[in-house]
Amino acid sequence: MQVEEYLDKIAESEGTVHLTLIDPASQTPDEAADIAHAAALGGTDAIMVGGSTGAGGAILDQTLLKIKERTDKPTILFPGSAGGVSRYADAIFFMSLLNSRDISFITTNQVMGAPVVYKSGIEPISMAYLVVEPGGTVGWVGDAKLIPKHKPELAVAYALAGKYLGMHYTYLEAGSGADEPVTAEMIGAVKHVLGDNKLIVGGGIRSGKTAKLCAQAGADMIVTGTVLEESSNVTSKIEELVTAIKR
Ligand code: 1GP
Repeated sequence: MQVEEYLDKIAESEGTVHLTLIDPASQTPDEAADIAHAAALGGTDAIMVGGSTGAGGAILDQTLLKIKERTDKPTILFPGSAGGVSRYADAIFFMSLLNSRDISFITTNQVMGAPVVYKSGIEPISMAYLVVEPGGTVGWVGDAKLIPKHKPELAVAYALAGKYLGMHYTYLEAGSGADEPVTAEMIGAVKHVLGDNKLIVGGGIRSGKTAKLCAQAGADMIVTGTVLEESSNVTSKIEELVTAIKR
């Protein structure tokens, strides 16, 4: 089964999908593999690998190879640029930062990376990537014209544009390490117009309670990264998150 089909089936039959984000720049490949293994034991559905800075090349390849030694969960690239492509992943979020002011994050990196994706045979999953206040590092690196936190109608407009351009997934990103995720009001408004298209929410989710609020508001998938880097017991933290979002 392809990764997109796998994720969609979970979203439709089990409730909200949990995605574990690992930034290859934040630890050694062996430590990344430990996190992925512990996350799989806790019930995560897939492992996203990527980051805004220093997450490409040999460290990315080694991180993926080590993760794949320790878990059968699908690995999905979450690239910060064309340098974030690796043939060792199962799939890639082939994404465009629609609210960037810099064309390189909207189309140029995609053009440079597309032939690499084609040759490697990894599965592209098309995604509109929208960065909302406060936006964190990705907001700065991606030169995003941040969507104001309390303007869900602007997020809706971008999400509709992505949907009409043919993107299957929409990602509402508050920025890694944000104090709190995007609002439930924004999640609900965006999901309402997306219909069957899938909505991913990430940035600032640290507890089962917060994850549940995002899921109940309409998130089809949630992403957590920082809380796992900070956690002394990744498996139990994932169990807390997964229990809160599954039916
Ligand atoms: C970042 O949305 C992801 O791109 C995850 O954010 O690190 O805050 O979990 P956190």
